[in-house]
Amino acid sequence: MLRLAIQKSGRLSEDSQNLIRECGISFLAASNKLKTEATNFPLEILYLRDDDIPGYVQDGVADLGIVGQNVLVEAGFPSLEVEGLGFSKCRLSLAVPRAAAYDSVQDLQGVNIATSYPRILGDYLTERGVKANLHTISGSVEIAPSIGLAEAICDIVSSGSTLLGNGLREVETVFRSEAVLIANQNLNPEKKELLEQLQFRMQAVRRARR
Ligand code: PRT
Ligand code: ZN
Repeated sequence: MLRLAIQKSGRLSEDSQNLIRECGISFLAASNKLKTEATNFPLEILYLRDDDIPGYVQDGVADLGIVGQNVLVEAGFPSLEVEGLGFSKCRLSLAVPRAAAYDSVQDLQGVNIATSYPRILGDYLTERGVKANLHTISGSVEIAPSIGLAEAICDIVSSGSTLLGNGLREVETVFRSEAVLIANQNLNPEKKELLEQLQFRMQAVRRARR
């Protein structure tokens, strides 16, 4: 039996559950239960916070997971990725107050930047020779400049309306993300075979959607 971890509630949960259902797999939705067994495929589904999914799969508590690439890479386990799933597309971007002068990433030298993604942002800045002061906060990153916590931010953007609403201007795309299927790297042969069956079905679903 394969164990798949998906987000309990949030931006990924509905699309994750829909994808599994469209694969012809029947199961109960997340309610107050944190796990459920599919009725017609050897699959157990765990409902978790998205941030916990990469670690659970890395440790083998779950065999598979569905999570945003942003969360996967920030957790430090990019090699768990099996394939992109084409939903929850977004980008991790740097933004500054609308009126602030900005020409290039070099302007961020020595600047305070608020973010929930210190690893991805740190790597991006280091590659470009920029040394900034990263302030890691777990939410409401967009208000950091207006309360004097930072001069710039780095956060997830999709439509851009949250940045606009907070008087911020997007200046660099740091990372592009979508939901990905991830797998533990030491699956036994039976589980590997089940993963292949699942991937085959997921690919068929995606082809049919196009
Ligand atoms: O509770 P749990 O920890 O499981 O969930 P969460 O609150 O950490 O994550 P959730 O559900 O908000 O997002 C899950 C994943 O969806 C993210 O990790 C991304 O991979 C993906 N995703 C896609 C997004 C967005 N789009 C998005 N727009 N995640 C967050 N946002 C936020 C962003 O942080 C910003 O505050 O939406 C706001 C910006 O949206 P726009 O449209 O105004 O630009
Ligand atoms: Zn989260």
